Amino acid sequence: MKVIVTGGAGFIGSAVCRLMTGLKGYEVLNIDKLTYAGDLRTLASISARDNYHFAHQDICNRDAIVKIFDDFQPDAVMHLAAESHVDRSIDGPADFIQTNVVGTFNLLDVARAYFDKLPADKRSQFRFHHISTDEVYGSLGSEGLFTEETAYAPTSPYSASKASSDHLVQAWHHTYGLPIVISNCSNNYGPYQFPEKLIPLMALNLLHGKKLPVYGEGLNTRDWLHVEDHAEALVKILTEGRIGEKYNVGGCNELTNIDVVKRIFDTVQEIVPDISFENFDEAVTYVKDRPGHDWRYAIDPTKMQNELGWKPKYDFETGLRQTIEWYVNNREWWEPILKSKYAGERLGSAKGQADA
Ligand code: NAD
Ligand code: TDX
Repeated sequence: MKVIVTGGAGFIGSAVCRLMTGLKGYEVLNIDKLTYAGDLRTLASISARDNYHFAHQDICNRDAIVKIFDDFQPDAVMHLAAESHVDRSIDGPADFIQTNVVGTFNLLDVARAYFDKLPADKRSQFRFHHISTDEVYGSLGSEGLFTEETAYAPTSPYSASKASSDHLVQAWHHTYGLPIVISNCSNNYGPYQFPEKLIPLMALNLLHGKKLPVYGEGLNTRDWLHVEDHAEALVKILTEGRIGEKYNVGGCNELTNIDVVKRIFDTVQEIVPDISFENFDEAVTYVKDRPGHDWRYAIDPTKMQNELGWKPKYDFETGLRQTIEWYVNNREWWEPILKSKYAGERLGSAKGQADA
């Protein structure tokens, strides 16, 4: 199966490329613009494989994307390219609209023209898999879970842009018959995550003797999914999911942020005993909340389990330890990022209002 993966140099896309190029019968073409979040070093272990190819390209560049489809002749597209960080969407939403909305439209339009010209046997195999987020459903209160039937109610510029892209993908299915499938997943964690996100930011702050900036009171809740479990779920959805359907992917690891940060502290302290802080309370600093901060996300993964027989393999404790050990042992990956791209400063505080 020849698969175009967009955003394959990012955190989740690179896990998908590493997994798929190791499976029999797959050939992968990664299309990535290499924004601040894209990093080809995440693909060093597979870059020499015969079944892996890379195109340095922006999904918004229609002519270039048409040529890539014509040359590669894909059987499927897995669309992960996006601006992905909520805090950055608060500071600068324009890039999110451009890539997540306009870029998805562009890819759909090219895929549709390509699909329409395919011979019948290839048309029946073709899939456009759009990778989205549980944030499209908005925020839960203290009860309940997101199911595939939950109404969309996005709240941040990021989640609104992802919800828009989901709607475009559904429209291309209903109007033009493009064979699509959509998956919406919860917060991912694991190796190679850009250090703007909660788990790597906190781990690297501890390794540098810097305090841990927890937004608000730290009681917002997220449902954590290991990136390798997510990559396996995505391959299953692509190959076994039903056309036109949505699948929610969650890790069944619902935790408050303060609980996650405490577990990061304990794990780092175990692995690197000489960190600068005597105890957790000394390490934490409660900072001004994220504007519009969603209270709680949690996924009901029943459909994935019953229909596709998928379950996450990692429990949070094992996954977090593996992740923190990876950051401790792979300084050469993140040190250049901290030097040249992002040094751990507060993002998304609606300028000038941060107290950290
Ligand atoms: P990421 O920010 O780590 O990577 C995004 C990748 O897309 C980067 O390699 C970047 O260079 C590339 N990219 C950005 N704009 C592009 C463009 N215009 N053209 C081509 N490439 C472009 O993101 P991630 O965390 O790996 O997320 C991947 C996908 O999964 C996104 O669609 C995101 O919305 C979704 N998602 C992420 C999470 C999570 O917890 N990280 C959870 C749910 C859904
Ligand atoms: O310094 C911080 N302090 C803090 O308290 C940071 C960076 C985050 N937080 C909180 C905000 C959130 O409640 O931690 C939680 C997780 O924050 P992020 O890592 O920024 O993730 P989130 O906003 O939940 O979004 C993530 O999951 C869904 C991904 O970035 C999205 O791409 C995905 O769609």
